[in-house]
Amino acid sequence: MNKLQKDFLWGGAVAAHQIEGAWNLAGKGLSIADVMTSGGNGIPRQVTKGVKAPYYYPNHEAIDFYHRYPEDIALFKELGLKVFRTSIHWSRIFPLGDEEMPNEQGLQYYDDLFDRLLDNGIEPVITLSHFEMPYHLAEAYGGFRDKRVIEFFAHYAETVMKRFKDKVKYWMTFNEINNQADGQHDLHTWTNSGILFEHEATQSEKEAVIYQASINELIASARAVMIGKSINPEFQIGCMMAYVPVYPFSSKPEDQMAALKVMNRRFFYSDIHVRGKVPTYAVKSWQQKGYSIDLSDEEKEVLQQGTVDFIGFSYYMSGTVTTLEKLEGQSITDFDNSKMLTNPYVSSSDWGWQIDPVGLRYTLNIVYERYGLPLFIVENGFGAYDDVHEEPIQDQYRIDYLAAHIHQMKLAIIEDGVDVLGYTPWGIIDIVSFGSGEMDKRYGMIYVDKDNSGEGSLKRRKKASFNWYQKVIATNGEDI
Ligand code: P53
Repeated sequence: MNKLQKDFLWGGAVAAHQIEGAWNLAGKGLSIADVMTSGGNGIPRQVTKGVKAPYYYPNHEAIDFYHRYPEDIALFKELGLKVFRTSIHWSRIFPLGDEEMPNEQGLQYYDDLFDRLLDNGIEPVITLSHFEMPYHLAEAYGGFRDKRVIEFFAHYAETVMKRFKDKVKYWMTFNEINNQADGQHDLHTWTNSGILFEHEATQSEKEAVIYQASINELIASARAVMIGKSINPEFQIGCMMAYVPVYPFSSKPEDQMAALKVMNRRFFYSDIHVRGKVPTYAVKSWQQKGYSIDLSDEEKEVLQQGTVDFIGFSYYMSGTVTTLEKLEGQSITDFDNSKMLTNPYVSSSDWGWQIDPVGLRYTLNIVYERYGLPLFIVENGFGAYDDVHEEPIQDQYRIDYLAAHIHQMKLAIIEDGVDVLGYTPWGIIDIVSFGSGEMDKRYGMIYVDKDNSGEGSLKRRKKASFNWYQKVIATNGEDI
């Protein structure tokens, strides 16, 4: 075989809060995404206590996909997408998060959306929670600090999996569940487990909280897998990881150990999702640091029972770690308790993300070797400033980025034998950036006329990458 399999899942990916808008319509409750202000390139977003008058909240309208999806799905069909990855906005279904009864209007919206996709030959791939926890659960319970939130999530998962059991086959539980491992969160940034660090003063206090919340979230994920399988045994339920391979800066053995450590911090999550138990390196480190993590025997059993069918992951960039304190001509920054520096062998985007297509092939190999499960690249993309003056918009840099990554993915599949289900580039249509809240950090192959301050007609326009990706899909990845 020197070609991709015929049923390779070419698609596009987004998340509900970054596209839908309609933040307070049809019974939807506030979510943690609705209280995030806009930041900028290098300027962090802020989290406010509820929605406050002078602030601009870019997710409130986003790109108004809520009302415009028929037009957008027509474009996705023209592109030839086989799958479309989005999320269900949890607070559309349970406005507060702890109710017994779901909001029927929210369920109806996703019924209509999924029908429209399926009628156009596009299969929905659904994330249950993509940084969209109901705000009330974060505010009143402290998110996944509180074990009661496990049950609220399980009830939500059961509700939507029952409702959409004949419309959705591919599910993922928590988006980038491991992106909270880095301990870089501050007062102004939610973790994906719905936590703000308002009381923890030290790094180790934060770390202990993050590990407990992560364990609770992993239990919630395992519960969702078990519930899903009992609703429809045909479901394919995956985890969703952010994989950022971290290389040792030199061949110094200590650099290699530093890379192993920083990688394990992130692998911790998929190790549990896939193997159903807490890895020894984590148990040991908790003991040494004196963290007491609450995990009962019954919960351990749930982790064992609720292991995933596949691994969905995002891939944008790689990182490099060193044990050196200083290096001529390099700024060394602290990240993940490690010393990170700029890899001299790769280039960077305008937001400083290091572009490394070979790192994708490397990641596919090490993850497949570690777990032996099918992999699904559910995010990969290039955030860039677009120049809108030509028709179609010329975004060759985005084509170059995506083509180089698809090429490396093909090598991993064809030469290395890695099992990859599909590829859904991130932000198939321009969306609100998660990290910065900007519109101008654009990922789309479809342009949306809206700027960082919220001005614009919301009109859609094709970019050159649209025509390019259409051809990639039509040739099943032969012509990139
Ligand atoms: P934005 C950091 C590193 C890698 C992926 O990110 C990340 C982040 C968070 O900023 O998040 C994922 O919009 C996430 C998406 C997000 C996308 O990457 O900051 O799953 O929601 O939009 C791109 O450029």
